[in-house]
Amino acid sequence: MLTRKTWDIFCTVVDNFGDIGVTWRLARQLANEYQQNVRLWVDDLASFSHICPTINPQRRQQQCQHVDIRLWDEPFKPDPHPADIVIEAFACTLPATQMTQMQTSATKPLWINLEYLSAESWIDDCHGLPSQQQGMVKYFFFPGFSAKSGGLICERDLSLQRHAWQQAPEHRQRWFTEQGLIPPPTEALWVSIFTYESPALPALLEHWQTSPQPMVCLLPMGRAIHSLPALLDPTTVTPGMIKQRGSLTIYFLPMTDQSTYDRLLWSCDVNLVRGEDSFLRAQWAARPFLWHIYPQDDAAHIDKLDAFLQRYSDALSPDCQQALKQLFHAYDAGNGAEAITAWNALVRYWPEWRKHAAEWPEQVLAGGDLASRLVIFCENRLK
Ligand code: TRH
Repeated sequence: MLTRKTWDIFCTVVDNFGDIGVTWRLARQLANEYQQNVRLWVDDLASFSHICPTINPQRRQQQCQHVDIRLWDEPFKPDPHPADIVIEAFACTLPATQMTQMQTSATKPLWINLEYLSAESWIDDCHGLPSQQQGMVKYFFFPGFSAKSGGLICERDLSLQRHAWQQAPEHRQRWFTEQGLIPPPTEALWVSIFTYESPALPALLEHWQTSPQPMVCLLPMGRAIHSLPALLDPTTVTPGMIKQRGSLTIYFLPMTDQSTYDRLLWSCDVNLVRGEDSFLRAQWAARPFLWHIYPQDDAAHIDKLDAFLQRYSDALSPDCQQALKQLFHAYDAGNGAEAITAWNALVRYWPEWRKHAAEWPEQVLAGGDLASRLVIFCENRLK
């Protein structure tokens, strides 16, 4: 077990909430499950406060859930006490003054770049590799789905909590009353939607209006709402609004903190998610989900999407597998007609899809979660 070390985790908020979402989770886990001393340096506290409302964006330094949160701005003044371990998240460039402190410190910190999550197999060969940079060694830590990768972020007691939540159906109703919202009818199929803009979304919503089963769509405030101009003016949407069309009722929700969002995912029958962190949380909800992958200019995201689909759908029957791949690709490409065809096909495989989703988290976490692998990685190099 790693003795108590000090950690500096650096995060720049590129856009959206994924970068801070992942680093905040990791920082909390290291502090609370491994009793590590963690400082989290963030360059945008206002974005941070969207997913952690107890953060005060005006305060340069504050404690939150046993993590020391610091504003990272320029000119940057490193903490006078250099940390044992320095993590730069997603290749954010460390401040020059921080680099100088690391280079001149008597005991050089363990310097790690935490990469973006990928299911591609090439990461297995790169995970953990050292590289000489500016007179120091930097290690590359690759989160991933395989035993050889850096693993996936998942808190120790998450599956127990999720199980307890899903065992008691009254929880999903209570989630709404606790937010001051009207709970949707429980007999409907609940779908949460937190994706980027996609023309496939209005197509699916229109299709669900004629569904034989009542459908409930739960949309936290965010980019997906901009896909629905034909349905409503996005600028007029407020949390708590409800729209009904045929069999479909849409509930617009506030953004909440991460653990409240987790509980929304646990409450739904299907979750439409995106990026990196909500993508993983939907998997930990152990329910069917659709992933809207973060688009990259050179379409590099398509290889990432295929790599994930290959791993995820491997154990499914060929027809179910094909429909699942078609749905993810159609949503990504914004192809409404294809998304509807794939959805209709998948509905026929509902029990298989649901069973697979329930079994997947255990399978993929069998080799240990990311924090446990990271702690062992550091322990081995700090000996
Ligand atoms: O916000 P994202 O689109 O983030 C993306 C990706 O991480 C991508 O890889 C990265 O390059 C890009 O950002 C810059 O999607 P993601 O990763 O799902 O992050 C959303 C975070 O918001 C996640 O931590 C969950 C959190 N969240 C809440 O805390 N409360 C909420 O109500 C909702 C809807 C989300």
